[in-house]
Amino acid sequence: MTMRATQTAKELDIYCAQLEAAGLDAPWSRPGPLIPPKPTAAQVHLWRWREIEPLLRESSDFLSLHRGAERRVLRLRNPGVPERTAAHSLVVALQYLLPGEVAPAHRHSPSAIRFMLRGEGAYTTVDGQRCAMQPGDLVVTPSMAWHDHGNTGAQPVIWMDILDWQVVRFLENLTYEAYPEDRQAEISSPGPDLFHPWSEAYAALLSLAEKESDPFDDVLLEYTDSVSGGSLRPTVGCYLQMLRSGMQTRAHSESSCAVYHVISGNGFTTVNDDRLEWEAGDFFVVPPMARHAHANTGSEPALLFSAQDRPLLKAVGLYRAEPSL
Ligand code: GTQ
Ligand code: FE2
Repeated sequence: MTMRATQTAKELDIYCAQLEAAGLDAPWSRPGPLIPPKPTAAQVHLWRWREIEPLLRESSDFLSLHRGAERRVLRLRNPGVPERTAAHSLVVALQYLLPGEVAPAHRHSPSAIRFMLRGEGAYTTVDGQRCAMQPGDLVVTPSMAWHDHGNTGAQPVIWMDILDWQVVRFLENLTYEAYPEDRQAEISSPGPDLFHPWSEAYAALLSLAEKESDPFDDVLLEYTDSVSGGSLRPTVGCYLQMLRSGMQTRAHSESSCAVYHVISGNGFTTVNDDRLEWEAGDFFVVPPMARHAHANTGSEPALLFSAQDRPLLKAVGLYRAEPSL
């Protein structure tokens, strides 16, 4: 704080009271830097499928979708994030539906992306377009699109939800509406624009693997929007990645944040000073600017799916990646 000798502390107090009454603030009247540093809330964290799965299956003992409940989900909760989400920018949940169940139609301003994990017979309807989801399939639900989900199979189904909800909330644009009538969203033909089948994504990954390898990610493929050719959402991008057997990538840090899901394989990811040993079904978070490198310790290629806020950071001119020395 810099004060001229003629001004006493009492005069400053009076001045600050006048500022407050006028709806103004003098940051120099308090100690500390002009732009105080903010520690990253999201922490490095690993969620194990062998812990998640039994708890998810047990959740149907507590919540019935026939009694007005909307979604049977368990959210990944990052210990550092007060909003109980996987990261400050990314909401990730596991959704569980029993045979014959329907999760009723609604719409909201946050966008969602579903990545199918387990079971046969799941569908999601997006603005009247019904998409059947097999494991590995991805479906985009854009902002304000009506959507419901169902399970026409004989076994429970599990998928991963990714939402940009925290970003929307920060921008004071959160809206939500239940479907006006007590019925499911109307069904028309499947929506190819929003549907990304596993067969196509995996084939594209294999063909990329023949052409190039990235020192930090081995083989990394971004899902692209079928219409714009850009990221799936302006706020969230999704990636499919292959680490070949014995691969140990170089470490780097990125200003974006990532939530990974292990589709198959065994390995570990070092994130700053943590070593996350992962296997199929596990999830982990790499916070912004955390130094990270991946290793495949198995004999088969490891496949990782990730959701990242990279497109948003790029859009606002904040994306950067730095190799670690
Ligand atoms: O399935 O529509 O995990 O609206 C959170 C909010 C899933 C959904 C979530 C949602 C949904
Ligand atoms: Fe929803």
